[in-house]
Amino acid sequence: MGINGLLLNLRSISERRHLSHFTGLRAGIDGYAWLHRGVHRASLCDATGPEAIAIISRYFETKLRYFISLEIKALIVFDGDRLPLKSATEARRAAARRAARDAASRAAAEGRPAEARRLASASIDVTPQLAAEVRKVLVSRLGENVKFLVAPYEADSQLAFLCRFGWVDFVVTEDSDLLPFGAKRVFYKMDRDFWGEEVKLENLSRVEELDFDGWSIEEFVRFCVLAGCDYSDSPRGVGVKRAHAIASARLGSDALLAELSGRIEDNYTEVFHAACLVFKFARVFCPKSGKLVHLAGFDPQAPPPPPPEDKKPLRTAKKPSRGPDLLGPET
Ligand code: D5M
Ligand code: MN
Repeated sequence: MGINGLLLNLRSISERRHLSHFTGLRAGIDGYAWLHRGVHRASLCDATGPEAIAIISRYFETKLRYFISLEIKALIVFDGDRLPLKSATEARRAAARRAARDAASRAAAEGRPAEARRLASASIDVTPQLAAEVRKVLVSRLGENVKFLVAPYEADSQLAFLCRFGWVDFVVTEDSDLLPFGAKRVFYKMDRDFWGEEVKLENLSRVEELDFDGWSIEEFVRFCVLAGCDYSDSPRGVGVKRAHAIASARLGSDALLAELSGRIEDNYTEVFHAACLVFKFARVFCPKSGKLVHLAGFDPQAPPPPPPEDKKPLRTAKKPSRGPDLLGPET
């Protein structure tokens, strides 16, 4: 779920905010973050039946009605196809869910029902089917007040794209990946009373815990990848501080990897480059052209998108058709 230890080291630029601080703005919301939270909050043991769908939809609706009351336009973005580079992370998550399910059975058999419930809800796989059901309910309950988009691949890169190029003003998520993807303004850890932490990418140079003054986004991405992310583990013995020290040398990728020789596995060079590439060039859906574009290839000088009222509704990108590659297939 993002970059190891990143948010902990950005406390000095995390500003405590109430959602009302964002009144009148446009929010891009990480749909899976709320799906996971909805499942855990309700301690659901199953997320497939009509009752579970009703509970999770209500969880979304309560929040969204408050967004609407503040005149915040909400666009919920769900994940689409899986990225090949994330398969190890997905496999780890699936193993953790299986372990939670086994532990839940043991806790139930040993007479610890509360623990069994908690573990059972941790074992739930949040699926695209659940996202689609929740979306259906929300459309019927909230109509045009809330918009939806299924990203071609990860919601993270899609949300960062929308935020970088002006379709949304801020992103609501729990995922620190949004920052190396370049999202300008992120609202983290929003609680049930709508308080959370705002992090602005432009404040990176003012971080006190680690010195990012004068860093380019590429250097920041290298640091994030070295610290360990969903696409690649950090090299052995490299934590956030060490990753920062290495990236601080401000070397290019090759020299930086040469510095690490002896400490890294044979395939780390390849994995490191691949992870940096995804952060820079992820495939995202452009609402203006209706096509897949690369995050970095998009032209920010192009005329700004029309105001939200005039915009065609955002829609799901066409299904990719060609074989897989690093960034996922192109349409
Ligand atoms: O995670 C996508 C979103 O879903 C992100 O906001 C975190 C959240 N998420 C993912 N897995 C979990 C679990 N197991 N518990 C709680 N929340 C979760 P991404 O890392 O982009 O795949
Ligand atoms: Mn992520």
